[in-house]
Amino acid sequence: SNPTALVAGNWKMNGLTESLAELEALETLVKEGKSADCDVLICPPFTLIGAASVKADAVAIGAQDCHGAVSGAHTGDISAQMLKDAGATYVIVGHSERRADHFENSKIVKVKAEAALAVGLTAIVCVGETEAERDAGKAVSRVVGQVEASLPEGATSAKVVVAYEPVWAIGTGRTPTVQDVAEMHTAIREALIKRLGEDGKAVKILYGGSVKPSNATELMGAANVNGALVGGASLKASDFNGIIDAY
Ligand code: G2H
Repeated sequence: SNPTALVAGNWKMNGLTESLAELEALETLVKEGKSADCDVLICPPFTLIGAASVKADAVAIGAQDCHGAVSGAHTGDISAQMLKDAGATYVIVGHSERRADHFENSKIVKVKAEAALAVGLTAIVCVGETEAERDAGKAVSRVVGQVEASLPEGATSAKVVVAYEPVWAIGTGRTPTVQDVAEMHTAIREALIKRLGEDGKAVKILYGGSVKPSNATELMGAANVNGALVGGASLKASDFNGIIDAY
């Protein structure tokens, strides 16, 4: 049977205290929703995790990154333990914006995911090819390589989610075809089964990159797609709920 779907909102560097009103509106929509046959997660900026966790009960709260160390002299960084302490249950690691802006490679991402697992957070491990890699016919090998190198030791379907986000589809309004998404997700599934055996079948694989209400049903219907990681369209409760409605 398919894993329970997860629709996750990544607010990125957006959101002030007033944005908690959107979270409250989303809570109401999710509670009222008849079709919300999926788990719902919001990953606000660090500054809002504590307050969001207090407010949310129908929606899980996560973070967008963590450091690989437990604590120590890492000015400006946040540990997985701190996120858990603030009320987070998930953390995104290896988002392509982190990989690009902060030079995080799969080795670093793996250590971050292991730090998350060590304190009981579920790690959402992001992978995705660039446009040049896709044009060169290397998308699948690149992404499968990232999955293999980024997956933490001790990964299980309960502790790890994989998010496939083609870099060229992030915030651009462009998305791959449903066939391309299915092909990639099936390749990721095979890599997960190779690594985790039978349990690899139960790992959620999210699609991310310009997901919106108008394309969600089609994208979420592709083979081995178990939910969405949503950026721009997660900032407004009504838009995000339109994506949740795909389930
Ligand atoms: C991809 C996605 C969320 P957007 O980064 O992680 O963003 O939906 O804005 O393309």
